[in-house]
Amino acid sequence: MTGPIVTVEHFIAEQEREHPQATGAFTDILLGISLAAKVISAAVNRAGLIDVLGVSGTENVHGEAVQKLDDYANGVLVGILGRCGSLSGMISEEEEGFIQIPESRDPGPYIIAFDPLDGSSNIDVNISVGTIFSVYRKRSDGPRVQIDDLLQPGSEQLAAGYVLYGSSTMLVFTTGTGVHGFTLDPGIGEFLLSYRNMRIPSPGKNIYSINEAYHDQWTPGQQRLVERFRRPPTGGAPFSARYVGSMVADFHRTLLRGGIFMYPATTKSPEGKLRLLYEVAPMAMICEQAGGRASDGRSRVLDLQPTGLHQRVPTFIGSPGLVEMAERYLADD
Ligand code: AHM
Ligand code: MG
Repeated sequence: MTGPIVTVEHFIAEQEREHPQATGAFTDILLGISLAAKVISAAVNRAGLIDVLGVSGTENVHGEAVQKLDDYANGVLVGILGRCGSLSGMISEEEEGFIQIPESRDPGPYIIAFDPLDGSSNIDVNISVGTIFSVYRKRSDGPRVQIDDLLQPGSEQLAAGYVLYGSSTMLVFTTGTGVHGFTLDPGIGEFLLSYRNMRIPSPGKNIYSINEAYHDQWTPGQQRLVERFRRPPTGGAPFSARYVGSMVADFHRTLLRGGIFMYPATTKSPEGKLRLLYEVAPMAMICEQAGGRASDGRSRVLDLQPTGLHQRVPTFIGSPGLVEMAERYLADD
């Protein structure tokens, strides 16, 4: 490695000195995420070797089969973050209600929402999965978390990030002062700064990312949009299509290369599939912080007022010009 070695701990301390308003009190949350990410990463890497593969035999709150690693990742995050003195509540994709932590002491000033292991249906076939998280300030006074503390628009996020368990494990996050990426060095067990101030390429690569199997269930505007990517009107080269089926991996590629990632409404799922609070809003904050755009097809994701913990939202995220184009095509629907 050339250049200075900067661990995530060093970097957070450096950010605190430079932007005392931006970080500080949620440092222990980011360090908790970093520790949990290492523990989950080790389990993901051993998934083919130990008895963590396969379905646990239970269903989660959405009626989906729960992979054992989903359970494990959820337990690791709840266990580690539950000990962070600065949190008072948690929302997890794997838990129907929110978690009040703990009732015996003063509530911390922050709330966290997370998807412990997104894309978990890919685990059994050794494809990248990820953890997504989002941090808010607890708004209400008093010792207990109220539902309004949890249902805040994405624009109120103080920090957001993801961990990608891919060919290497990466932690990417923002605290509102740019997006920074850290790669886990497995030899020393540390996340080392590998991307400072990530910027999404604009215009970037002409890549669209969507599950095209749902084509016949899309709105006419959505169908015309993808047709536009496949057959540019000026006779130019068609866009490339890339779809991993793991949002963290698809988003990470989009952040580094540019393009657009979409999970639109379908006739069967009018709100799409992805969850606002712990999947789409955090990616939207990261995307905007990197100079990109995130939309539900009509408006800015970060302005949406959530109405439920597990609410879904149609998703269009990536290079700003392409997301604007998607909004223009969908306006005709
Ligand atoms: P999950 O939270 O149950 O893992 O579902 C979310 C995942 C995303 O990572 C991915 O973008 C999407 O599901 C893929 O869905 P589909 O198979 O319908 O294309
Ligand atoms: Mg998920």
